[in-house]
Amino acid sequence: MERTEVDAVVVGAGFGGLYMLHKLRGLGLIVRVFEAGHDVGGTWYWNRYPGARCDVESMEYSFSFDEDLEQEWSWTERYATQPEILSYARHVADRFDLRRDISFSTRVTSATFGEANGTWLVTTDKGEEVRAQYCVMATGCLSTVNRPDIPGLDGFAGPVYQTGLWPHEGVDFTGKAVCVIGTGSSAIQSIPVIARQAAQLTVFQRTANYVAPARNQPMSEAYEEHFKANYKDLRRKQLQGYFGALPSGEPRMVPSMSVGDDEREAAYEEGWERGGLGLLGSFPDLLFDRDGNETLAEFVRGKIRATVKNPATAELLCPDDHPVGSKRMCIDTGYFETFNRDNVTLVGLKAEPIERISSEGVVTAKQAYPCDALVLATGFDAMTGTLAKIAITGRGGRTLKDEWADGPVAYLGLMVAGFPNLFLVTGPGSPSVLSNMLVSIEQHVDWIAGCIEALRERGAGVIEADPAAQEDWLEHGAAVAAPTVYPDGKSWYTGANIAGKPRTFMAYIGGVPGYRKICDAVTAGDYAGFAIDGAEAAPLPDFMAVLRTPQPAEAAA
Ligand code: N01
Repeated sequence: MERTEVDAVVVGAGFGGLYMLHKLRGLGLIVRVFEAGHDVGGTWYWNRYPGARCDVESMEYSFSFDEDLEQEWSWTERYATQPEILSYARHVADRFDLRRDISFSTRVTSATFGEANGTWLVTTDKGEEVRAQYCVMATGCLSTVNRPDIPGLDGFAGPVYQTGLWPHEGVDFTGKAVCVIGTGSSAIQSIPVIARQAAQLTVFQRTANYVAPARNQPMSEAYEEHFKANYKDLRRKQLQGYFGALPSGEPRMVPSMSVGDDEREAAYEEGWERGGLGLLGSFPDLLFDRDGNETLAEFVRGKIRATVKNPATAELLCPDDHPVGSKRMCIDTGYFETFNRDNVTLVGLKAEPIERISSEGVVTAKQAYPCDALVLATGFDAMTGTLAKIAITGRGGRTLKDEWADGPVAYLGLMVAGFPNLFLVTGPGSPSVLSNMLVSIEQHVDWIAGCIEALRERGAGVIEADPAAQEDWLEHGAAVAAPTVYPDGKSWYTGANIAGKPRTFMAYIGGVPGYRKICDAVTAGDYAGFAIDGAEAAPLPDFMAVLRTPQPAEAAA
């Protein structure tokens, strides 16, 4: 029989939930995990759209916590496909015997903190009630899809597919007329694949995106061997990378506008040829210096114009209303080339907005586009959407939804004041989506497990974020984000993609190494900014000063 009294409940069995379960078991805790899907994998379980793959290199997008796991798993391509990443998640679950503590096809509906006994009561849509001392939300950052509010959508006669909820049996578009709405990462990966299959494809673009080539390729034996022989060192270097990834090539460590046009162009050309998101790291200031950023923007536009044969289509595909990186940069395999195909049409929604969906297709201000199938590549209610669907109630009957009414707040992105013993894995206010997610997941899970272990060692029952510390963290995050280009884009990073969602920059942009230093300083300062069993929280470190302190390795270099 399933246990209804446990030490910890973990919500979600993606990479965060799997590793959390493994770590807490290692501490001797009894754990129950609830997962809405029928299997493990989280985002990689749901996002099965054609062409789905990771845009972090596969050798880096993997767990580092177990050397045998590192050595025994082999990736077949530079960027792993969704099925391969899902197989990896399944392998992790089996290898560490995790499934026996996971209840699949079970959605957590509420979590309520009991002030009298200091425990969480968690309920599910299966009618279960489980009590736990700790509750960990490993619910993912991009796990609630954004179904656009377009009039008539429910009356479309054909099938409507959402990239983030793709049918498990796959979809055959052969001979069909297909309309795709959206041109973010998911669309950019799926459009070339759908175009090869469909009879006719019409793409509806609201905002053009900056896209760099992935240059995906089969994994070479030598590359894999090099990684496996040097994993320890490479993982250490990963943690020194701003985004928790190894630098690609040899980035020039000078400001972008301090070099001549030819040298700058050469740097971008090298990044373009190497492929991947590293293009954005060609110079260290591209996310800060708007003039420098514009030179990269123009470089990408030049590549689009050189690739797309129809000049009007090329212009439409050229982003011109936001800096590079302020919306998530995308990487592709043949995206722009796809618009040279006879069976592909691009519709710019700025000139002809969608008015409605009829039973036959998409109707814009200018004309009707009939189709047999509709694909919504319209993204997610990011960072907060999934937590908002769970009725989470903390001290004094305060709900998380109300606490976050003006935008999410969480001290270090790990805990919310007023919600004791409730932990967030890669929550708002942490590097999360601005980093290699596996690196950030491992850090948060290790921190949460270390915190629980410390509480147990000192015989303490309850830890909670101090409201003043949370406020300071919010201010620090805003101060770090202000000089960057990030707030300039109308993106899901800021909640701008969801009508009525408060606009705040939801991730921490101080970089992975700086954020880790701050977390380490907080831990070393006796969990500074956290109140333990009602005692006053230890004083905060100066976040900005810690952020700017060189790491020992940097200092020695
Ligand atoms: O979603 P998005 P996504 N009418 O929000 C448009 C990660 N990811 O699923 O930009 C018309 O980026 C919207 O237009 P606009 C990655 O972090 C990773 O593609 O708001 N259009 C936009 O074009 C990524 O950033 C990987 O003007 C509408 C698109 O839909 C994140 O997931 C792969 C609309 C949504 O783009 C989300 O990517 C895939 C409407 N009503 C995803 N509503 C890899 O690792 C929205 N749009 C490779």
